[in-house]
Amino acid sequence: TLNYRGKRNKCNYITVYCNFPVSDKDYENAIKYYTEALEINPDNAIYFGNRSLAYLRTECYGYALADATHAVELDKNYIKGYYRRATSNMALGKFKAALKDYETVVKVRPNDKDAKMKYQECSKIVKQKAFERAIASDELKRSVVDSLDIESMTIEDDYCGPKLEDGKVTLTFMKEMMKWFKEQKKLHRKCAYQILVQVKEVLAKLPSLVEITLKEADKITICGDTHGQYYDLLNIFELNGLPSETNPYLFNGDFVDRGSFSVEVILTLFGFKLLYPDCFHLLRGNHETDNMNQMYGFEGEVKAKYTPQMFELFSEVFQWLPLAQCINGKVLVMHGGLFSEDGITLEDIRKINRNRQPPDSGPMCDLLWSDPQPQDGRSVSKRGVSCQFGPDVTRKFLEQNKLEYIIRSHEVKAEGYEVTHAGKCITVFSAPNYCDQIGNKGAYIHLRGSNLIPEFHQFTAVPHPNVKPMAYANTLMQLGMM
Ligand SMILES: [Mn+2]
Repeated sequence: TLNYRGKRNKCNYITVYCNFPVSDKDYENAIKYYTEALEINPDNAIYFGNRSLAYLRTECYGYALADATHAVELDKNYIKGYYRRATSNMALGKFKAALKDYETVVKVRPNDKDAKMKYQECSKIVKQKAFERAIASDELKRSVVDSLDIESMTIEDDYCGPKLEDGKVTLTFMKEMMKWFKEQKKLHRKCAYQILVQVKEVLAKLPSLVEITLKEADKITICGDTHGQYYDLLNIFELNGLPSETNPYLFNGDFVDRGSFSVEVILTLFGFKLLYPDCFHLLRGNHETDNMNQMYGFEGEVKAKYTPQMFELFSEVFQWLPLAQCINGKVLVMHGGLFSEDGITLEDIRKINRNRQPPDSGPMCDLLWSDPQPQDGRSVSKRGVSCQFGPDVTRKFLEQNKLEYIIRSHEVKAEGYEVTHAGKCITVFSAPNYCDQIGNKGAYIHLRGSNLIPEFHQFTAVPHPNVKPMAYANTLMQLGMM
């Protein structure tokens, strides 16, 4: 039986609770109770190790790293501590640091097969990264587009799925493709390449800061993270109508990874971008990057459904996704949030040279990675990348740039959206029941040209075929492997 009273029992209760978390709330509670337990017993490596796991599960990799480090400092023989520090570093793309910890574990436990497997897996990634760097410095990387001969790709006679019409995406094609995907069928690789090559050209012409004007009677729908949840994306179109010239959309990044229908989500979104280039908008998220795709499933999914070469082309296309969008000069939308330093202007965003993997710091990194916090000022990010910014930071930024408020995504919210910073910072998230386990609602926002007042619409998850989230992720990141 569980007794919540008494200090020792409280900790026992936490241990039980932590083994069977089913929702985001459980992890939050686990973090809360371990924090209390650590106040009473600050030298307990296991509490730090367990809180680190709860942080890992809630994507707070910066905090997870700090706790795991603390745990191994307290107890050099605490193996789980090394594992968790390694997982945190993997999640942060710090593969060399992760390898060091796996190395330690293998040394201590030479007969542990699981440890050996993890060490080898991580070692493979480190070598691969070193190889990529060596090539990159040798010569400017050539585009995959130059090595493709799409014209000569043949579509086999037994393929009865959708095809572009005279090489163009049409509404009929889009409807057929969405239905085809819904039945879990694969778009012909020729068609996928046609979409990718064309959308790269369209995106490359856009500025890093896209500016649009809504007329009095116009309305736009803004969606947050979709993360490979294709069936929930179809549900958004069901509830809110298909994209069109009179039904414009803005999808605010993190289209891929985690959900195992990322290929279907991204090809659908790219298809609509081609069909309505001026009325269908896409912004880059922190998951439209190589490091994230390698760990969280998209790279594995593209390789499983198509080829490594196609993943390379996806990577090239992602680098051209714009970083922010300004609506009527009043509302600024970006995936992560505001900046680690004061004084950044819209002009600074316009000038960002975005055709690259995001750097570890600076405005481009912040736009993709930062999060708001309730207290004034800035603090170290719970994620270990970029920063957290307070209401005063938001207020100053808006004043300086003559804006009214910002809309960002990037964080799961129980209600699908959250209004903070006295209404100046809005979060929208559109992946309901995130990863099949958080139990959150999804939401999208309507903005009308007449008043720019956000209207929130919530929705719940719909069933999807039995392919679990993270099915294509790196084995080191899969749940239960941490
Ligand atoms: Mn994100």
